Amino acid sequence: MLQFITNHSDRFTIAEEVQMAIEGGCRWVQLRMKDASDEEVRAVALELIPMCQETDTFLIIDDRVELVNELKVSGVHLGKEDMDPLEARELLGPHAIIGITANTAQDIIKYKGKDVDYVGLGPVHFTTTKKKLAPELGVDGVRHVVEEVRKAGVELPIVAIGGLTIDDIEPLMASGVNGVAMSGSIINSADPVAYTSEVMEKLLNTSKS
Ligand code: TZP
Ligand code: MG
Repeated sequence: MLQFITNHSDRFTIAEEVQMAIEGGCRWVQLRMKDASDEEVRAVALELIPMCQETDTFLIIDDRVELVNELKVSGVHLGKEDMDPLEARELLGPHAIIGITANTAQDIIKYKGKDVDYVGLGPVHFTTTKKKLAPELGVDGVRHVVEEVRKAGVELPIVAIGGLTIDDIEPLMASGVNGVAMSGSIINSADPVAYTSEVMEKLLNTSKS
């Protein structure tokens, strides 16, 4: 499972980024435009919606629950300072994908039995894509968090995030995570379509199912 996260690029528009990720086989996109207005995010989302519908690609939006509700996209990703995910569930209904950010095992365990769909756990490595970064976990840190939350009986899917490249996939999947989220390594690669398909291939070869 790969979640592609959009980011500003001097080479591509966001629609081009998403087009390339989809062409490379990714079927889960997070539209993340941290410093943009709702109007700007709405305009880009309206470009992405048909692309995602035509390819059965899940489209989630970072932070903006109202926009998710208005545009009826697949769901929302919520950080610790965003709307409470259970409040978002009330607003968006049972079918929306609701993801949350976690930096520690405790961040995940507190959602045991709660109606959220996945956890983005990180940052694994340093990254310039996100400001106000929590301490880096490293692959070992991720393994420890996964062990602790599984021991606590939490079965939520965990997606590792933060500075990831194709070389992180094998060790991370071996650490027990269910997927990875990537932004910069795809967008800044020489050929984002080819890079995405290599990532998808690697995920397929390392998945346990
Ligand atoms: N949350 C933690 S790290 C990060 C987010 C949104 C950025 C991921 O982007 P990159 O470029 O793959 O490090
Ligand atoms: Mg947020």
